[in-house]
Amino acid sequence: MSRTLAIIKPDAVASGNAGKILAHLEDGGFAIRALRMTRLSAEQAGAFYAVHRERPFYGELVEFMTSGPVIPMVLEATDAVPSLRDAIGATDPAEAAEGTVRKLYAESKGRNAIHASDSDENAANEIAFFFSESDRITTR
Ligand code: 3AN
Repeated sequence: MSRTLAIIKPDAVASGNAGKILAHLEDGGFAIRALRMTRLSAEQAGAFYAVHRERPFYGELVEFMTSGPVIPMVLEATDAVPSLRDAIGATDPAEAAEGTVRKLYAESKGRNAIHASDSDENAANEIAFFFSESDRITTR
């Protein structure tokens, strides 16, 4: 078992799909080990997406991620990072496979419903960004 970080993004929270996405992930074999709702400041969103600072969509991305509440969570599964990337689908919902979260709930490449860590190293950093040690529930 390993862990990864997901964030239900402002578009999916605003459209009332957060519960459906959580159910979809749980049905897909992911266990929720930590979860909260928060609203990111521009500083926080900018720091979280710092690797994309040079990309043309960076400003738009930070603006979108601060436009409403988000729901970060720690998910546990076998091979959690690649398993969750498979479950969320391609960045562009038009290219996302059937049955993926983005195919079901994303509006566009920018407003794409969910974030998932893309490596074990980034997962550890992103989990630490949102949750302290005491927030992370262990069951064994
Ligand atoms: P992913 O979230 O699938 O790992 P990345 O890492 O390429 O995708 O991009 C990070 C985030 O930047 C995406 N989740 C998306 O919200 C946003 N993004 C990526 N490409 C675009 C784009 N062309 N226009 C607007 N936003 C984008």
